[in-house]
Amino acid sequence: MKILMVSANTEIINMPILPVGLGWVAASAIKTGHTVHFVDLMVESDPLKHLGSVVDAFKPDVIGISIRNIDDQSSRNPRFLLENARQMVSICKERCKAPVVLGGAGYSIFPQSALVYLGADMGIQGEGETAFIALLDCLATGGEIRNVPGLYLPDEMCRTPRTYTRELDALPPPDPLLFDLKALENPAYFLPVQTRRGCPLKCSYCATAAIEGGFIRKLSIQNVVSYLIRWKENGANNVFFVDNVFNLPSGYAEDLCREMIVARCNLKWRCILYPGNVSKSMVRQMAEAGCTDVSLGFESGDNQILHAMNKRFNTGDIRYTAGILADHGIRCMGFLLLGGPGETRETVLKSLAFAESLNLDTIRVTAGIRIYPFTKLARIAIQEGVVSPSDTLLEPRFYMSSNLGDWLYATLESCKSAHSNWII
Ligand code: B12
Repeated sequence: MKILMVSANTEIINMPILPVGLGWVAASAIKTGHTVHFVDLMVESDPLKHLGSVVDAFKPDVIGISIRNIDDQSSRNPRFLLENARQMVSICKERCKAPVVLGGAGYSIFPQSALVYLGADMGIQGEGETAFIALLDCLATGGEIRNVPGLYLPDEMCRTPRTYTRELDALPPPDPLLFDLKALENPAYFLPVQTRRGCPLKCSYCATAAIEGGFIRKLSIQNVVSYLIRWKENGANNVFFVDNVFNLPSGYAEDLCREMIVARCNLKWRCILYPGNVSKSMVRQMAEAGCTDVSLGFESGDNQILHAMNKRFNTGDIRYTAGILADHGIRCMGFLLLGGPGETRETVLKSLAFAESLNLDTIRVTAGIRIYPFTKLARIAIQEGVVSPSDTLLEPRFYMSSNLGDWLYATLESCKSAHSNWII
């Protein structure tokens, strides 16, 4: 079949993104004999017009659209980001009869409500490699699509539970030539590389389980290194390890760094580090393997708030981790997430003072926590009447501890003027 695969993301908030996740799904479709036309709307000057002309020219049998972002997670001036995607779906539907199938990280958090909002025909929650191919099979042979794992239809709940690929090495990796490689010449771009899927940590506000599941699956280190070398040969010099937690399991992270050193990958890279259980030997290997920057999501400087967020580290661990990163010349951006359950003026001030005392390269502060379905935070928000149980939460809703809002925003304004390296 002729499959049009579209990455709908055109946002450059933070950095532009190469849609490698969609590339993994495309690689599986190509391997099973389908003809794929791959479109990254990020690199198009007029995305909607481009999409229309591709649909007209390619005449697809099925259209897969990747939905990465729902909103920008900003409680003060939230931007809802699905309007463009809704127009993309409608362009596809006006111009051809091909079923429009949604997938992607943002979509997976809201598989029913995003499907209805965007007006597509169906969607697949979670990783697409196996389920999308099963769906194409059904569509080609007239099989029952409701048996496809993780498939959602607009008017009924998912009938067959989603599945998780255990053997990630069995999946074909995307060919770099699928992408517009000129994009990588822009220093703002980082090649997203995912080495593991799933996160068991259960932070109170986090939606990762809906996207990737709660248990870790790993690519073999040998495959990751060959993949990195392949991309390096195609112009990727800057890598972003997009694993939710780079240092989980820590043995895997150390082995990966060691192999990158042995294979002389010679890449500059960054990752997201969990402040618990970070050792000097791991940070030494990271620096030697080319790590230049780390995002350290410690979120609070108060141990009780950390506990309420289900964090498995304390302020001592954060300080220790920040120290060894600095000792090894790795730049560190720390993250604070303020205003959650139990937050008071005292805990906010404590967190701000703590963040300042770490002397990090950058601090990014978020005030108000985006509420995602099926999280501990959502349960608390419902109990406290912050959101109604029937709210799909697709349109962004935020938790802000009572009586904190205006004072918190004002406090952060003054913090911002006092610290040029704080992003607020
Ligand atoms: C790493 C990361 C970042 C990095 C990205 C670095 C880079 N160069 O790529 C940084 C820190 C820069 C970042 C920024 C932002 N991010 Co971010 N990010 C992530 C994270 C942790 C991983 C994303 C990733 O690369 N996954 C790996 C790839 C390989 O997987 P994938 O793309 O999801 O694809 C798989 C499936 O989704 C599926 N699939 C994908 N497409 C399709 C299509 C079809 C048809 C099918 C069937 C399946 C399918 O199959 C793929 C293969 O398994 C996710 C959380 C998560 N666990 O997903 C958040 C996440 C995507 N980010 C999010 C947000 C909000 C943002 C920002 C808007 C935050 C901000 N205000 O700055 C920006 C937006 C950036 C942009 N320009 O678009 C949200 C999106 C939800 C929402 N509320 O909108 C997420 C889900 C985090 C969360 N809150 O839970 N992010």
